[in-house]
Amino acid sequence: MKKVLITGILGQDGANMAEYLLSLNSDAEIYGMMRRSSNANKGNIKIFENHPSFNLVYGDLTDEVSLDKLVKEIQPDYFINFGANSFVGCSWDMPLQVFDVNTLGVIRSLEALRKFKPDCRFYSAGSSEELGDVDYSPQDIKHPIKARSPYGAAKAAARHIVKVYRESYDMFAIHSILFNHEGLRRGEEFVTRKITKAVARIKKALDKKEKFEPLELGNINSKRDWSDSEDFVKGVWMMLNQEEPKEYVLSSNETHSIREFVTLAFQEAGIPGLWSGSDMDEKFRVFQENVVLAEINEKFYRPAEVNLLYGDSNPIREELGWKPKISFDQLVKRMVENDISLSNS
Ligand code: NDP
Ligand code: GDR
Repeated sequence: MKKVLITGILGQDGANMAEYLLSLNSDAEIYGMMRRSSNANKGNIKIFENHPSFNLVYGDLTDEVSLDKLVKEIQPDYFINFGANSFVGCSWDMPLQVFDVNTLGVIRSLEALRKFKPDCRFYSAGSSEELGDVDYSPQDIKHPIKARSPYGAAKAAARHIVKVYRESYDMFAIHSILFNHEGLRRGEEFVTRKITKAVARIKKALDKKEKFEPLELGNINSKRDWSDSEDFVKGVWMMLNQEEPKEYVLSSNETHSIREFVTLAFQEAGIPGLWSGSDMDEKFRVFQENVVLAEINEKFYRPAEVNLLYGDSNPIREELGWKPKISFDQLVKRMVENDISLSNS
């Protein structure tokens, strides 16, 4: 029986990974690590929390005692580290906490494995945010690290330390570059979910002919390479099960602006609109009507922005046969439909 320890289980990727592994009907035993909080949101794991092969365990990436104890007791065959402070926007407000969780947390995990289960396969989620003000497009695994946020810098440091442990202790340890990935379990502060939640709220108000507040956004010109997390967890599992610990990029190989996401999301909800105006005065209005659906608020701008992310995941497609199933349009559609149905329930 294979044992899989997943950190960040209450988050998007941790829950998607656990659900995927449980769906394989293998004899794997899944251990999902959550940190203690006074009011934990278990919404993402609701549908499999009571599965006989799923175990919820306490631990914290800032607490090496908890990681040592889990690794020593569980003796995992795979350790998948999806736990992190994952919100780039707040990383300027708490850079030390971000490094503690996202970098030192990786070292603590690697140390626990080195001491108590050195043959365990380790995966830690790296980020396209490490690439920052990019030199070229599309970006591949060889792209230089040029982080523009404390979050990106913390992930970049984690990337180096994973390499050091892999090479120094002959561990199967990888930290691959993941471009943005979203979906039905996405946190509400990330721009895609913020948009689709607002679309659902505004649609409901328009249908009932009620007043509503427009969606407020920061920089709508930045471009991201968006995929669905459900496709990515399969790619991560493939990477963990290859012969050698090789690192790959996961991406859709497309790039779209926030502005495009907004336009498509409202269109999916049957509310076609148009952007007009410029800079801070730019607004998204209902087509041929003066009804403002979205506008700019300076407070959502970041101290430094990553303007363009556009990945090249051809190597993992060619070498491991990974292929995303959900396109950009399908991703927007399923997120909008999900939020509309949640707002009506
Ligand atoms: P989420 O924010 O949805 O999930 C992160 C999880 O980490 C949460 O469940 C959170 O717990 C947990 N966590 C936070 N701090 C700690 C801690 N100190 N100890 C243990 N757990 C902690 O992120 P995603 O699922 O979207 O991302 C998964 C990983 O992939 C992260 O490392 C992220 O940085 C990385 N990544 C994500 C990308 C994306 O587009 N989604 C792209 C590139 C990389 P709680 O629920 O209690 O808050
Ligand atoms: P990102 O995702 O920073 O790429 O990090 P996010 O959705 O937060 O931002 C994407 C882009 O949208 C712009 N933006 C806004 N962002 C938010 N959150 N809220 C707004 O109102 C808003 N308006 C405009 C941002 O400036 C940015 O350009 C995600 C996370 O999942 C990381 O953990 C992961 O490592 C990277 O993706 C790859």
